[in-house]
Amino acid sequence: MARETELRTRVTTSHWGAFEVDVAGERIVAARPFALDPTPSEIPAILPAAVHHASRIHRPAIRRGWLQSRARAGRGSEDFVDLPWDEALDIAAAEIGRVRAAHGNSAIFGGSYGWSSAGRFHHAQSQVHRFLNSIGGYVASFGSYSTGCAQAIMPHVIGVEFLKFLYEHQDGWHTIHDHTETLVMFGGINPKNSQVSMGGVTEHETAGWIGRFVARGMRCVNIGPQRTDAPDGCAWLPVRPGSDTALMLGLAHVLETEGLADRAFLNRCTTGYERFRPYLLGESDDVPKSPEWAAAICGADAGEIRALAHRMAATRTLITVAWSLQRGEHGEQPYWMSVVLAAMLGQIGLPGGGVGYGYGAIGGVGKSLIGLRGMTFPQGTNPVQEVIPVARIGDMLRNPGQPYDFNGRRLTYPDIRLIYWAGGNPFHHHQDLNALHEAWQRPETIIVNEPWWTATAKRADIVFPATTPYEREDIGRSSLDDYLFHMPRLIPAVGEARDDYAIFAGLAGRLGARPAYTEGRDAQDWLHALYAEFRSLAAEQGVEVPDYAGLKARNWMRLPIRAEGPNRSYFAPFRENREAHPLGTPSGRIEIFSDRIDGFGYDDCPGHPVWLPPSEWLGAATHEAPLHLVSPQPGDKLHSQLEAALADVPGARPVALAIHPEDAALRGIASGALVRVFNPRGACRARAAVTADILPGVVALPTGAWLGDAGGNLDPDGNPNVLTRDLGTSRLGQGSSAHTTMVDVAPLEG
Ligand SMILES: Nc1nc2c(c(=O)[nH]1)N[C@H]1C(S)=C(S)[C@@H](COP(=O)(O)OP(=O)(O)OC[C@H]3O[C@@H](n4cnc5c(=O)[nH]c(N)nc54)[C@H](O)[C@@H]3O)O[C@H]1N2
Ligand SMILES: Nc1nc2c(c(=O)[nH]1)N[C@H]1C(S)=C(S)[C@@H](COP(=O)(O)OP(=O)(O)OC[C@H]3O[C@@H](n4cnc5c(=O)[nH]c(N)nc54)[C@H](O)[C@@H]3O)O[C@H]1N2
Ligand SMILES: [Mo]
Repeated sequence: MARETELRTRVTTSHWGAFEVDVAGERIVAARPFALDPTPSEIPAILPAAVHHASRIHRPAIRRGWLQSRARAGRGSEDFVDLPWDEALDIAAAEIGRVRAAHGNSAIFGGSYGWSSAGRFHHAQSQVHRFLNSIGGYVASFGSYSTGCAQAIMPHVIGVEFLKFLYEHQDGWHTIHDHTETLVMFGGINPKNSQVSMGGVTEHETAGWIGRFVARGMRCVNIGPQRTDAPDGCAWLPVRPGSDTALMLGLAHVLETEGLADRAFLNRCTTGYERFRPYLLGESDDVPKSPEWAAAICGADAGEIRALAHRMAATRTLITVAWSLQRGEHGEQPYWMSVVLAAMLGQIGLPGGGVGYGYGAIGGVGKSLIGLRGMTFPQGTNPVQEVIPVARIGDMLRNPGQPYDFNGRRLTYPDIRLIYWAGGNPFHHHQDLNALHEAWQRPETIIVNEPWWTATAKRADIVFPATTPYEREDIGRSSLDDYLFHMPRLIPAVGEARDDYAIFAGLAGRLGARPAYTEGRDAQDWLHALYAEFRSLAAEQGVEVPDYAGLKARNWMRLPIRAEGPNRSYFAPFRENREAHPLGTPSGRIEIFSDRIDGFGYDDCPGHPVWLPPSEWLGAATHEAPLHLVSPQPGDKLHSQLEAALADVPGARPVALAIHPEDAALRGIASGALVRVFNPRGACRARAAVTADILPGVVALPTGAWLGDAGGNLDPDGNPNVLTRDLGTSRLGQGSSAHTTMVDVAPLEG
């Protein structure tokens, strides 16, 4: 008995970083910050309540109507029948086999986007992809909701894969600290978002660095709709959402017309400026992109725009762009235009100058580390060719067999009969959830692995209960971090939950693919094999780590992989010798005009950056939808994770909606009042947080609330995706355009 209640304390890690966990018997009883983290995340505090929450899925479950007659009707409203594991796995395997035989593997959608949990082996997305590959493949997805649009446009402009540029070649914090004089942050740099990183950063540094920049006298300017997108000490230039390209053009116009553009750099390192210039000056369309023109669009003062341009030209300036700017209609344009603006300043390739992306989006961007390889669970190869841009899932389900454009190619949406989702919550993350709910009724079968009864699990036909990381052993390591973790199994599986690996091994066995999926290994074998590979690759780079047993005994260790001194940027060798180090673009230079993009013939993404008004923005406000809604990431959690327990905290739901005092007064809304946020696509509840830190005309409602059962009539907890638009950024990027949304707000009676 004494053993059962004995308190054990271990460290584990997560996407929000490392933390200490107390375990008593079979329960997690407390979670505390990791001692070496200077600014730890508060997210873990809710963990004990979440892991043991009543919303955990305890047994395999099959929706009643589907079980009885394969009925599609009832997804999201009908109850489930609990079944023993063997029976549920038999049924699921038979159904996967039926679809595969009748329609082929290209009728199975396994894009299965989502962050799931940290841990190198028990990574749900890798597991589901490997499983589906082992049985003949699946329709996959390209890119992420985070950066899908940037991933499409940026290789055309700077000739390198976007994420490679971002994680390996941007200036690090040290370089910025030592050299940058003006930091121009489109969309801010917010330590709130830097809490989180894929696999977790252990020492959260972003807030500390911005503090040092400010203390050193660096001018840091946050450009965007919310003052709170950057820490105190940064200046705020409020601009309307979706208008950044116009502002960048206004800045560029000053540089061009006042002789401040770096001609030598433009001539030597870029192509196409002479084709862009007539547009900038208005020679091609009679609209000079002057500061006055930009001011009318973005809402900033023309004098301020001019002054900023002067300062940018006179000082070492780094332009940073948040990922949010490309999560909006025509999101390609501010990304492309930020490169053009930086090229005109001529500082690309100089330390602390040029342009960079997502410094505040996730933790670890800006850390300079020696890269270590290894510990990736192999996913196998996918014989199915069809890949959709990740955020086009609704269109895919609505338009089987229909053509669509993506990045220069004309593609056809596959006809999906079966969806398998593991480790994501599309009824949190996708736009226009009422429309997705409709589209979701089309496939014959939907299978979901989930620890909790999320809105997605409730809309499945077959649900398998998955363990959380605290119920299984794993290894924690992020390429943006300098720590290594053995993640211990802290508690037994909750209910009858199984690891995704065990679930897929069970299905693979029934489908004759067990050897391909498991290679004869159990989870322990895989952990040892992945770690052994990592250990030997690390040794090759001179980094010694203990063997598996040694790491397990230590629980965690710091890796000696911090790069000393300033890092060298992707552009530095190119700047020094363009001929010897050309970029990977067709011209070998930065492409201000892209013949390739021009050749696609897209009116929503022509051959050079342009200002294209979004279909919803403050410049086209209507009586029905006068306010611009931005839906940023939540500060108190990761997306929709741990939401069930957070929602139990008295007063925590519905989610707070930031609204300006003028907009609140106009509607008779007091701070703390319940409101209805609505537009023709849907409506949700929220709690008003009246603040002058947001631009008048803009409201902000973070993502992450679980979609209520009633769907979009009036979503109770405040999921903004009942309001957002499901439209690709353009035919080029086809990314999510979540931030392009107009709404109205009204007090909620009763
Ligand atoms: N309006 C609006 N919408 C947005 C955004 C926005 O800015 N505005 N941002 C978008 C972005 S950038 C992103 S990344 C997405 C995020 O969207 P998602 O990644 O889908 O969100 P999560 O809540 O992290 O979903 C992960 C799910 O995996 C489950 N899970 C955790 N561990 C495991 C496991 O081991 N096994 C299994 N099977 N499941 C597990 C969790 O319970 C959770 O339900 O949202 C997007 N949606
Ligand atoms: N705590 C926490 N941190 C997270 C996450 C989380 O769920 N929780 N999710 C992580 C993930 S998956 C991602 S992809 C990143 C996302 O990182 P980002 O994309 O950078 O973050 P967002 O929160 O979507 O937006 C940041 C801010 O951009 C502003 N903004 C919106 N539209 C515009 C615009 O058109 N112009 C300008 N100038 N500003 C605009 C909004 O005011 C918003 O607060 O965050 C990561 N960090
Ligand atoms: Mo993301």
